[in-house]
Amino acid sequence: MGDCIFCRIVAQEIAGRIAYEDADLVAFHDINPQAPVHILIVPRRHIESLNAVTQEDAHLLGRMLVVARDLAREHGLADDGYRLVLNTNRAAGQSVFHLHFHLLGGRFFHWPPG
Ligand code: DGP
Repeated sequence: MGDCIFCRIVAQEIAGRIAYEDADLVAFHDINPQAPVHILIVPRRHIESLNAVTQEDAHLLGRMLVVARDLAREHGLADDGYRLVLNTNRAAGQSVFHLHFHLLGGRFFHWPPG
């Protein structure tokens, strides 16, 4: 976790465009946005991926979803729709190994995803 880029954003060691923060969670705009709105919701605590969560993290995971829903509303995405993505490990495209949801909105998305 020492050189985790998201831990450094959470600790404000490097800049992030913060969209939301509380005692447990931080949300910030993606550096390489894939949609007009692209926000990452992360726990402050370093958790490598969904594979590493425990039963004790269930409340935290639920709160991540509620924060994503609130940010979607705040950014005017609720009515048209938005997508939440959680990539887990390499085949899914996870590139930063600190658990995060992508909140994407402001355009139409294809299904199935590429
Ligand atoms: P994933 O591939 O699911 O692990 O997503 C990682 C995302 O993190 C990717 O969309 C780009 C974003 N990202 C990587 N480094 C930084 C950074 O330093 N700042 C911000 N804001 N986003 C970053």
